[in-house]
Amino acid sequence: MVKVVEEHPECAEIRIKVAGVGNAGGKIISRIRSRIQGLDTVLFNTDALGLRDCDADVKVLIGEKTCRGQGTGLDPEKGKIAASEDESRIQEELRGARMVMLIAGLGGGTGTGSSPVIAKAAKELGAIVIAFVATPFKLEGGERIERAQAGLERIGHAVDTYIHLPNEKLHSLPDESLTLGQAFEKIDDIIARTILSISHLVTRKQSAPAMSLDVDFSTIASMVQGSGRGIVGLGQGKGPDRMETAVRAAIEHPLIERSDIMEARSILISISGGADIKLKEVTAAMDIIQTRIPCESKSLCVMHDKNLNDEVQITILATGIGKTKVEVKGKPAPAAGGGELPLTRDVDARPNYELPPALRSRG
Ligand SMILES: Nc1nc2c(ncn2[C@@H]2O[C@H](COP(=O)(O)OP(=O)(O)OP(=O)(O)O)[C@@H](O)[C@H]2O)c(=O)[nH]1
Ligand SMILES: [Mg+2]
Repeated sequence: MVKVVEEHPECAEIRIKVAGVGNAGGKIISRIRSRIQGLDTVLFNTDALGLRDCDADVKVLIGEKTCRGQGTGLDPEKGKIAASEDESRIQEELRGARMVMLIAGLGGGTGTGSSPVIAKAAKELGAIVIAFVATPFKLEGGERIERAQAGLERIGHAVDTYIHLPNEKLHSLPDESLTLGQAFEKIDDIIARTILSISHLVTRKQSAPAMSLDVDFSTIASMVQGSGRGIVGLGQGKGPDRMETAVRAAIEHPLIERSDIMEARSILISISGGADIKLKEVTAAMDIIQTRIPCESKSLCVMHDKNLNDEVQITILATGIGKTKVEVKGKPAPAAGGGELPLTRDVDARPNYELPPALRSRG
């Protein structure tokens, strides 16, 4: 007889920690903290004043010997040394997390230099690491942009999946009256909603999804492990065509390139709305996605959110952009029940098992 017991390892809490690095990482976490309640937040910075002005569960001043609490002076090498100096402290704060979400702005010294070291420290602990990295506006100058570009490459090698959020793209938002703060909120929104979609699914902290078609920690793990570049599209809709509006807005999100999403190897579609979401609407949304994003592996999750009246929100996380075969680097996170996840997987060979027949790819 199969006994489902509360204390089965599968029911044990899967912890996600959200780590902000440098000033931008700290500011973003401070702003989204109320939205990601229940997840542990930790900040790492070389700048004591920057830490003082931000909110998180834990704040860690790194590299005191190298930076004396005054920042790196735009030197990524110092950021790297600072994080290496305090690697054991960093690991102490990240221990126990099955997934670490890193947030940083690139182009300065701390976010750029410390993030790859922090990512490596998290991976050594067996965590899956997803990074959200913002890069500078053109107006911030060529040197910053070059530093950010070099940092992006290093982070790309150190994490499982990275989501690049170019600040410069905020210029392409249709609303020209946006203040800088409001523009930054658009990026905060992408980060918060992606973290929430993943955490709802894997930690089940808030509630079980209304419809999650076999999407669990292993599904998310295989989507993001060693997947390189990822992108996120957000959309929302109200009224009779709300789902269609939301899904089109997510795919055509101004902060992403359409050609990029076409290259995705896996996508996670997360739909939130009131209890009135209809199966027909979900099917219509999946049909649009099916024709617009021709990737093999699609996972869907529908969440009920009592705060959404008549409105639906869609978050699409696309991973493995431009990848054919995914190589999983570093130590894999232990799978629930003690098993290990495979070290390599052929994405193309994966079955479309997450979807019920009605929603599977046609043709
Ligand atoms: N999206 C977003 N980007 C930001 C924000 N604040 C700063 N940035 C970007 O992040 C880049 C890095 O800046 P900081 O985070 O201040 O730099 P740091 O990592 O603290 O590095 P140092 O101070 O040089 O040690 C900047 O060039 C900005 O483009 C923010 O609130 N949101
Ligand atoms: Mg700083």
